[in-house]
Amino acid sequence: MRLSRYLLPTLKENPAEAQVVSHRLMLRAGMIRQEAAGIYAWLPLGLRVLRKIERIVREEMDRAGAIELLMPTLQLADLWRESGRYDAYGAEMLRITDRHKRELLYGPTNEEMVTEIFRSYVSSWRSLPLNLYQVQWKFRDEQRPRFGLMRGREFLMKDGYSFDLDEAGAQRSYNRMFVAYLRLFARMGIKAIPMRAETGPIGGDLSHEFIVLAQTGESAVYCDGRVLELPIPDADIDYAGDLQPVIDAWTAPYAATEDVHDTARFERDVTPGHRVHTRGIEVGQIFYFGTRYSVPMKANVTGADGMNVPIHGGCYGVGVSRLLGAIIEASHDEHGIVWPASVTPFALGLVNLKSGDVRTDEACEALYAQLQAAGLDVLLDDTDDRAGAKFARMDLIGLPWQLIVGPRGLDVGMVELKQRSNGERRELSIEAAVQVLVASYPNEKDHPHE
Ligand code: 5CA
Repeated sequence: MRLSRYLLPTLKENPAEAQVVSHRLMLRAGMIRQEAAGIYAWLPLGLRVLRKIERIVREEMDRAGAIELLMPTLQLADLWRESGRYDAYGAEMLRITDRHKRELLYGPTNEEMVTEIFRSYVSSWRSLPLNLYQVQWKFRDEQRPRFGLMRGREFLMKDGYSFDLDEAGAQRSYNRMFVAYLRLFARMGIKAIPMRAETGPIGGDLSHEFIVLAQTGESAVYCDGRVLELPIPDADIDYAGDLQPVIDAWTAPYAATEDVHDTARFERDVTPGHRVHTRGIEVGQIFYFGTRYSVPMKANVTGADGMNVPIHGGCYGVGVSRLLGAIIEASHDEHGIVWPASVTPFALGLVNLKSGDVRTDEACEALYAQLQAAGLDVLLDDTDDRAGAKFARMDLIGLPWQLIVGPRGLDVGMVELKQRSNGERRELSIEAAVQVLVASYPNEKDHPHE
């Protein structure tokens, strides 16, 4: 992408309305724009990161055996009357009436609709287990939308739903999602700790929230610090096998949100040196709710014994848009964002220090073509801005690498390669710089950008 042809409205000043660093940086880096309280437009740079996050979520869900579908954002009120949640949900639900005076709502979550789809097509234990997920916009008319994407009113969620014949099967489905969540957050470069949690309006009796520790988080959390050192399961983990040992290892150290915190247990089980009491950002939550929806909505299957029984369900949410905020909270410095390579909007910024100078332009064009041919997404700064402004902008938007090309270096056949995470700058030959860049993105060839 040529910056001169792009839309990247960066801001020099800190916007007054943003209270947390991730919100400030997203506005300053020209990633999002507020259109109404808690409702944002995705500018091109922000959308690229959102798509990268979605891709990781999809890959890990698919690997764990979940199947993607897509449900509408608008739902009939009558569907929610079946589960009894239409009135119970309260003011957070955005209720809409169409021209035929039909009552609709903008979905805050989808248990009812996915249960309705399931019961329409599945009637035998042979079709189970089944896990259906989508990545779809949700609306919750939050009392206090704040911190940008962290607590929006319209936000993007991955929501998945499992269907099993009995509680033991549902526990296995829950375990598969637990492991998939460990992997997908780790791939985004963040540490999300599974913590025991309340089930709230979703209902049910077993739940974990996946929490990224951060002072600016909305939830108070308590955990044994050693949970941060546990190994993430490999990509080739056998999802059909017994995952209970992994779950046991991850749930053995104390980790709980404020709502279910047990001070006596915390003090008994965690030695003082390992006690962590801080705040955190909830980037995902998983629930086992048994027959909470299948009984009122009559989602039954016939078991191997011929008996007709309500299915046991669970649901699994990831805050896809919230993750942008969480990743930035965990990865930034005084100059701006520091994107982990897996979610960066571009692989590198190619900085032309003297746009208009024939030789520098030619060298940049050649590099631009060569790096793109190698599968890397390049943002070429071909604007007329001063060098200082170009550097500051690149630091602000946080691409992992900056490849800086100027006439003086070219005199001796050299370019400069800067690594954003540690600020390290190296003078390299053009070939050596290309090699470093290509080697740092080993998977790009398999995953051409959308
Ligand atoms: N039905 C279940 C999961 S399928 C559910 O709705 N779970 S939830 O309420 O916990 O939401 C799932 C995830 O969405 C949360 O973990 C959080 O990361 C994200 N989320 C929830 N509310 C908001 C919001 N107002 N703004 C941004 N993200 C949100």
